[in-house]
Amino acid sequence: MKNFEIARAFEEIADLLELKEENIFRIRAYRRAAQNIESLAEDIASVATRGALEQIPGIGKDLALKIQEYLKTGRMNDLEELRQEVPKGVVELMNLQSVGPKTAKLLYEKLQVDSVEKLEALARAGTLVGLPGIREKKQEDILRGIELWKKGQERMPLGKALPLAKALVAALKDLKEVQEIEVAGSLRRWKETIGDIDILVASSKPAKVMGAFVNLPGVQEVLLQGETKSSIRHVEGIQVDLRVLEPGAFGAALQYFTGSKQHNIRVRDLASRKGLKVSEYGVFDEKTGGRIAGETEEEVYEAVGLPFIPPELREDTGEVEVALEGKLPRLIQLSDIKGDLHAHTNWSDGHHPLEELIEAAYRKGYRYMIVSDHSRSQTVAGGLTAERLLDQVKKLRALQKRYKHFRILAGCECDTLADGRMDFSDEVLSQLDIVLAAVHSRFKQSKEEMTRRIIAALKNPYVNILVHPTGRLIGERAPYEVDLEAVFQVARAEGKAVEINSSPQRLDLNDLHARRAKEMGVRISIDTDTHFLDHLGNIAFGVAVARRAWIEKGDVVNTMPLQGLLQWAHRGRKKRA
Ligand code: DGT
Ligand code: CA
Ligand code: CA
Repeated sequence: MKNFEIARAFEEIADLLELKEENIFRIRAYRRAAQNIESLAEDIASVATRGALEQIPGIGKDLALKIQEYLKTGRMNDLEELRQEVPKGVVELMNLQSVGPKTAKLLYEKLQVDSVEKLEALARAGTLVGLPGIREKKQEDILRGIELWKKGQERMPLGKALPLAKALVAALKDLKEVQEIEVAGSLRRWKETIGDIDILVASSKPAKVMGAFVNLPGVQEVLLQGETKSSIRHVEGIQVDLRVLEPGAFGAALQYFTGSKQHNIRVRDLASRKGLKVSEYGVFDEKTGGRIAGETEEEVYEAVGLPFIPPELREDTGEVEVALEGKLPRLIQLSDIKGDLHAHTNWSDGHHPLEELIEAAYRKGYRYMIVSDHSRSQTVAGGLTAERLLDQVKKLRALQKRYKHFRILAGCECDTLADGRMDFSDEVLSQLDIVLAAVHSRFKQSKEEMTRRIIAALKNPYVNILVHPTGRLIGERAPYEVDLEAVFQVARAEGKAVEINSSPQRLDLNDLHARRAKEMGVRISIDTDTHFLDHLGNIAFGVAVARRAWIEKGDVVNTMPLQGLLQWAHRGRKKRA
């Protein structure tokens, strides 16, 4: 599949245009196209053959031609020309937090900085200070950005690794030699970043499977090709390990290679107390050497005296103890989600008309769907004025007439201003069904200021959900400083929810924070922050974070039926009105 390559080419064009300070809408169009191509389930070549490229959201005539050019020739002329103009390393600089196109250009022109390494050396030596617009503080920010970037390079975000792993599995699973195939490792546990991808296959003809694996498209280098294990380096920048096992031991192997290592150590301890030995080949009686389990994971856990422990919990953070007491949480499931409470339309920075968003949510089987565009202060994201917002509410109410047993919720992702006031008056907010509070500016406030600001928002009687509570972007932007304990306390006291934002770039709250929120009795909302219709599917990432956080259905507001949800949302309003 050329999907990834083409998406990457469009991303690169967008980066290069950004360096040249070209039209922002053109740049966004490329990024949008890249995202949509990346999340496409179908091979883009077959979309092209069907003549349906322009049906991909964000792909017009011009981009469709570029895709065809790439499919035919393996290159894009426009991209090649842009590459001539700017060195590759300069583009890379823009991936750093606090280095935008202006700074990257400046650094290149004044100091010939064309790599992150060079920039790091200069920043460490203090040489950046004195360039136009660069003071001590900015230099420190750049160094911090470099640290964050380095960490991001080592591990791949889940949102990128998962579709890649799925594509690899899809390419192997139809081989007649493959009896079973599963993804294991950190990916099966849904960790937010992935060190390498682990794939397991059950087969009695390992050599054939290995041969197919090392010859998959996208293999950059074969690191190891053996009888039972092979490893490759993928062009996307991650190692992939494939292990082939005999079918009778597949469950034991799946248990072993799902990890985590710490969890496995605990399982082995329990086993040895029973005179058993656990390995990737099965559970064995230490005395007789006879195998007593191995075909399924359930069987392995049962043999050592445990109920099945879901992969998301296998981190040795208490799950083994709780399992022994028979008190494992009944984790929330994807099918428990009854609607999405955070989504954008093209009224602000979303891509689709609101009618299409609503129809897509309805078809997904949801019982309700919010429209929550940005508020007026978010000018870069096309934030709505109060007037436009109320106009939108009217349109939603009219659109509602087309749907039965499905509710369109009027909402807003309302900015929390620097001093803690909301971007809209209570009077405007009172027209909405659900109000989200967000921080989108002044990220660098002190911890005290930021905490006060967010608490003030939570105390507004019309605010229901604090969205992306820490503002982090994985590998790109560190969370802002905020006292989450204090925030959670107020959220609990006020009966407000905090969000697990399912966007793979955010996953905010993360698993640890979400677990803490749950422990403190704070309600959770799991939402997608959809900007493109495809993003509705990201809800799986949010549910996975929730599961890693030990969260159950009853903790999550958008598992409630509509009436319950609205009662919860409007309780605070009546009390104070
Ligand atoms: P990653 O790749 O860093 O995101 O994390 P994992 O958990 O996927 O780790 P990885 O790929 O090194 O190994 C996959 C699983 O295999 C790991 O979760 C547990 C198991 N495993 C690997 N090496 C050992 C080991 O030396 N002892 C035990 N008990 N298990 C191991
Ligand atoms: Ca791994
Ligand atoms: Ca591995």
